[in-house]
Amino acid sequence: MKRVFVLGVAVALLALAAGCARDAGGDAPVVGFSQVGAESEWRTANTRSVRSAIEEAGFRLRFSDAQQKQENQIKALRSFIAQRVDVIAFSPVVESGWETVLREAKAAGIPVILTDRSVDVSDESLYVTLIGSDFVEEGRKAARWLLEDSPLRRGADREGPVRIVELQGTVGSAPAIDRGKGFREVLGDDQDYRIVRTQSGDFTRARGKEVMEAFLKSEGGDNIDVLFAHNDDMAIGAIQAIEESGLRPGEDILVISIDAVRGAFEAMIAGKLNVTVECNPLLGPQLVDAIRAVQEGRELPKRIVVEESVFTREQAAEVFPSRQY
Ligand code: GYE
Repeated sequence: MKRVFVLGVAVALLALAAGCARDAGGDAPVVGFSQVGAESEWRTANTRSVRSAIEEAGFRLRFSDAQQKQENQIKALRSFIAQRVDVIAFSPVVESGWETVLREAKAAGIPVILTDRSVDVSDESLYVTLIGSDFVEEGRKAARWLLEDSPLRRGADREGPVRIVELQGTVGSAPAIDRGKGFREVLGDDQDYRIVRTQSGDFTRARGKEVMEAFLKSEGGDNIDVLFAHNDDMAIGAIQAIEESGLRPGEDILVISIDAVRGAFEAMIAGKLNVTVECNPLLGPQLVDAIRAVQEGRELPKRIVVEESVFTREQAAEVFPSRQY
């Protein structure tokens, strides 16, 4: 009798446990996340943050890497729609060309949350919210450092205009468009600061190095005063190109970049990068909050901005140990 009772309790407990597990799985929202790729340190930190926040929240994640190609992202979104996921989140590689697929998601009743990068659509109801940085402001901060705080600031003793080369991010991407815009806005029509060359390095180290080599060749290293790179990875690639050409990055050519990843701190500590503007990739927790809000039918602002700062060579060693990415 006793044995039967114990067995009965055990079976009941097992059934309960199985039921709980099934419930957690069954009720937990399924999130389809389409990532841009793995082009930079920023991106890998962003992927880690999204994956771990979603896992910790107990949601089920369908993750897809687009390898920097819009067509892959569109395919991923269509497959999420076909699978009837509860929420779609994605970081759009470029700004334009999303209307059709976003309309398909809307027709299927699947809410879409944008992370990191924006889209250019006429109908704002095609997405719930955009969680990400103010890229125009990042570009402004980069230019403000040059004009106000750098060795080539306004009023500094020098001959002729300051000649700037620019390594842009992925063509057509929100950060490339907006960082370029913010930077130019602050330079204004000041003829003492001239962007003499601009080209995309696709946010990667390898392309950053190649394009910088081309700049050095066409302009001549002595005619370049400043490099503005739209991200740290391209700056790090370019730093190598500058060194290989026999010049000192950070001294002969000032180097300004954006992101503030660990590699940038190492380059600043080595004196080769002058300044990096912070762009925070740790968006996972805010994404989880937004998913919860959507699930509970709560209203969200159309734009959720991330607070960020600027770090110089002088601060690098002190700040480095506390960096999380
Ligand atoms: O700056 C760059 C990455 O979209 C903010 O993409 C992001 C940018 C980031 O590849 O490193």
